[in-house]
Amino acid sequence: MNLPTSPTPADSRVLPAAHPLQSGRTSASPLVTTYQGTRGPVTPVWMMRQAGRSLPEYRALRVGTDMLDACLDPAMASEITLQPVRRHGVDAGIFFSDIVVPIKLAGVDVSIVAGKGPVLPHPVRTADDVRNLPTLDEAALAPISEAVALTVDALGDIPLIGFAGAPFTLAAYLVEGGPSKDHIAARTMMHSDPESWQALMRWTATVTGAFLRAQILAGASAAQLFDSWAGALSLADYTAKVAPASALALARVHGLEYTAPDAASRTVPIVHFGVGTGELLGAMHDVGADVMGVDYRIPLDEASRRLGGTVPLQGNIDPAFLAAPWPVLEAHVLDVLERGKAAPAHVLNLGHGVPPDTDPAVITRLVAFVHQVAADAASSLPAPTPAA
Ligand code: 1CP
Repeated sequence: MNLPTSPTPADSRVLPAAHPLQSGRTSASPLVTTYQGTRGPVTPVWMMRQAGRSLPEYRALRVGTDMLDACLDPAMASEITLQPVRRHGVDAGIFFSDIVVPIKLAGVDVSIVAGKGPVLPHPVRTADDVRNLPTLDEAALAPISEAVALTVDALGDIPLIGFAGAPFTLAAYLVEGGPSKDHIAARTMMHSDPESWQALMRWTATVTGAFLRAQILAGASAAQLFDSWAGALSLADYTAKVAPASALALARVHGLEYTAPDAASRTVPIVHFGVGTGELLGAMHDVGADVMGVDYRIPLDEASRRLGGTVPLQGNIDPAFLAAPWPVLEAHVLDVLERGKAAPAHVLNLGHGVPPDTDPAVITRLVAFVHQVAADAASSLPAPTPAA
């Protein structure tokens, strides 16, 4: 596959002066400095899928509102994003939306069915289906920019993470027509009709790159690309048939500059995450990521080794432990923190999303525990030698 990876020429490379990274509101936050590779006194923590299903205040707010309508209502999306930050004291908000939102805004018929996930009544299966995909008018992203701006105002010095689905994971839904186990139809198209596959990858990269860029320009301080289902691919297929499209999507947000508090010029940190992608870590890093999210299937010290020991990591508590007795969870968290020391810097997270039936009190306790471990470690350091 031969896709350009350079940004659109019209794209500005410098963040606006009022952006929280540029104005200094979030550039010294534990999350951002850790993503930039500096290990601070605190291990920052947030949870994938922290917003939403596990929170009673989310379920109450959503009564009578369709999932995608909630995503496109700026006040509601903003409020849902803030709920876990208030309740749990996490170090970041993750924007409440869904990976299929830009597809919907492009005009594709997609809905989110409760308890199931994204469903498309007209799957994209043929060359004509791919050719007929509508063009995204970036003006349609206005509700997203508005929701992000509202959220960032309310968050103050706590950073907001923007996110998008990677081209392969989006294609898995477009071609299958809904959630699937092995993404067979998508992988069949990849091999049987490479031209349509490439066109589909280009289309998904374009819509999802625009979605991510809109969130960053409206005030998000980091970007996370979810290639949740890339673990279904061999390294060879990922590298040849998927990675160039992920690089194309990330090119829209890559190299967006701000001036850090130490006067250095830095760029908006980009995190890349997939499930079961232990074999793909290096290739996924190479598409333009600064930080790698690791699922729970390989320990962080091994992930760091595979990445040459130079890449900040995010992860990787096994969500199954959230329902285990506290001492079992606590021991697992300490193990994850210890193994995370193999990387240059570490943001604590789960190895996948918060399960819907998780007791929210466990998440709150876990966040406090991680912060406390850091505080205890700092207070047990030897006192500085007084100046002679
Ligand atoms: O009715 C509901 O409450 C729907 C449940 C739900 C929620 C709360 C869905 C349907 N999406 C979301 C929000 C969402 N989706 C967020 C923001 C909330 C947060 O993280 O705190 C994010 C980041 C996503 C991203 C997303 N959607 C991914 C990538 C992350 C991952 O979990 O791997 C994927 C694969 C989706 C598709 C999707 N949307 C919804 C579901 C249940 C699914 C997965 C379906 C499947 O198993 O294939």
